[in-house]
Amino acid sequence: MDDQIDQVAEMIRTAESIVVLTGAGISAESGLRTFRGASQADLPANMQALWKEFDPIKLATPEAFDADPAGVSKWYDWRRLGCLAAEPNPGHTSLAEIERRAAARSARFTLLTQNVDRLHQKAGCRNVVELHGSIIQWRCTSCETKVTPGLDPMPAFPQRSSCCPTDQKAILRPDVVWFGEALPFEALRATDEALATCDLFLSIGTSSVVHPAASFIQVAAGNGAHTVEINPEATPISRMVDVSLRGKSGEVLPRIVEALRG
Ligand code: BJW
Repeated sequence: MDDQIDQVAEMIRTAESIVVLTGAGISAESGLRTFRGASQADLPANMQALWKEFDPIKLATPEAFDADPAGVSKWYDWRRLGCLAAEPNPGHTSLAEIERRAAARSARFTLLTQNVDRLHQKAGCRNVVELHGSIIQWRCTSCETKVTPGLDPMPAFPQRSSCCPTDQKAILRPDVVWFGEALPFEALRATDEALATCDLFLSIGTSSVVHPAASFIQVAAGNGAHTVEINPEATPISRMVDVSLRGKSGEVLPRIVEALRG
């Protein structure tokens, strides 16, 4: 793996426009559960991938929220509190350092994340595009006003929107993207722009099965970008990337940063 680490460090050192796509795996070492992935013998049942314990159809679709706004809100508030309590791990902080180093030599760096936990921003990353929204922020189902609930559990499920007191149907929903919903327009615009110029694409901690994010690598590769994957498991893109680093991002990324420093 040492040679591959050096190879990726050299790609980062010479790239003019770096795009990083992250998924739930990069936050696993911060104690946040992934959605999918192999069972991990060293973890208890309540720390295994979320979709092993919960049904995404009953939680992560607009239809599920319409059918059970109380249950879905409660589940998302439980996860919101977990994200608020989590801290960035060495994978997050390494990406923030890679961004700083790119900025210092006027190279472009765009971090596209499918994560809703805001840990990249907490680690100091600046140019972050939230493809699937944020669980830290909620929005009114009537007027779309965004609110940031506090550190305590929300007082009611569902929570009525204070911005629309006369609208009986106005409630808060997490500002995330559920299956069947379009990704935020501005996030897609920023993604298109970054992919068009990118000469290095790193896919980190994502199972690469959820679209449209799963197809970004093909766009980047089609434009001639070098491609790298960091993941302890094989994914549908593992065989197409230029370099596949099979390991945890919290261990592999600090080694890449070490190589950049040296
Ligand atoms: C580690 C690690 C360590 C572990 N270090 N790694 C084309 C083909 C087929 C289907 C579709 C298609 N286009 C669209 C669809 C439908 C659908 C889709 O993709 N379905 C597939 C599942 C089949 N897509 C959508 O519906 C999207 N919307 C859309 O396309 O809209 C079109 C539209 C246009 C106009 C009008 C209307 C509609 C929306 C997708 C939204 C996804 N939402 C979720 C929930 C967000 C809220 C929440 O948090 O609850 O997003 S689902 C969930 O999956 C979440 C994640 O962001 C997303 C991706 O998961 P991710 O990040 O890859 O995590 P995991 O768990 O899957 O993988 C973790 C990885 O980490 C594993 O590989 C591990 O090995 C690894 N790992 N430890 C590094 N330490």
